[in-house]
Amino acid sequence: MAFVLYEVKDSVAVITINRPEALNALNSAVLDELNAVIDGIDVNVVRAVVLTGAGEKSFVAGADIGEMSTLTKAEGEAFGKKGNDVFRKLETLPVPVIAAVNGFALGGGCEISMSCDIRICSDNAMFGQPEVGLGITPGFGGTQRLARTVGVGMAKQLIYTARNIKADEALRIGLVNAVYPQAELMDAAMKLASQIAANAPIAVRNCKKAINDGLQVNIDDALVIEEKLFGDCFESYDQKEGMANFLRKKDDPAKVKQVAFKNE
Ligand code: CO8
Repeated sequence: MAFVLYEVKDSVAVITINRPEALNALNSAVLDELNAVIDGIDVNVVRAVVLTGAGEKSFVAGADIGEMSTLTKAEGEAFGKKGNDVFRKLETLPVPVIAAVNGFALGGGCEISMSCDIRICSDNAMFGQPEVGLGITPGFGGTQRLARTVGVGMAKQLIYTARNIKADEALRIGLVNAVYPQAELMDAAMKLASQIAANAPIAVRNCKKAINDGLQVNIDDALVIEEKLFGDCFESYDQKEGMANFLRKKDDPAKVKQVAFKNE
């Protein structure tokens, strides 16, 4: 692939958007490749994904402004749908996705990071939704996910003013979970991914679905979603072995060890 790199190490996959000459801006070709890479993830092998951008300057500097500049209303809507479909696929992937934001995360870059489960960033990161300064709205989920991530008032302020924010402010408003020196970001992302990957995959997958699906409905329906996904874990090897491992310590504390979960 020309614009998206994909590698799997142990059970952690790394997706790198690789168009550094344009600060990893998302054109149609990048979106198509990203879509194909996400489709190709083997969730029986991969237990966590890290998404990042090539180079030291930018995660993703937005949708490609050159490509968008001549679109008609209908083409604009179609381009918005193209991005939304890919980002939604990432958001609903059955394994957690960590955005390792290594620089600019503007417009579509901020939006794709918000379709990931967890965002961490480097100290040179910059986030923002600059679209109204370009005469458009955030169109890859920003009007919806920013409000759900940092609250309605802060999302409206950031979107209406088109003001970019640095890493420390992103941390303060809860847009990212942690900030690292740039040289340490990928190690931190891989460590976090490995911690997730060591846990029971069916349980992690069901947690993601319960949180995501539950947030879209009222609390009574959300708790039913939780109950079903909780029940779904039982009778699995991972549930039986995970609990048996804990109970073995009653006989002999030395017997308790890290469970080798099997995803079954
Ligand atoms: N699109 C296309 N090319 C870009 C983009 C972009 N978003 N961002 C940077 N580039 C290109 C530049 O054109 C430049 O190319 P070249 O070397 O050929 O001139 C190269 O990347 C390097 O960029 P700069 O020289 O500008 O680098 P600077 O360090 O001076 O500035 C900035 C970095 C501040 C990030 C600056 O490049 C910038 O402001 N970029 C645009 C950021 C932006 O506004 N992003 C939001 C775009 S809109 C969007 O994402 C909407 C998403 C929803 C779409 C819905 C569709 C309907």
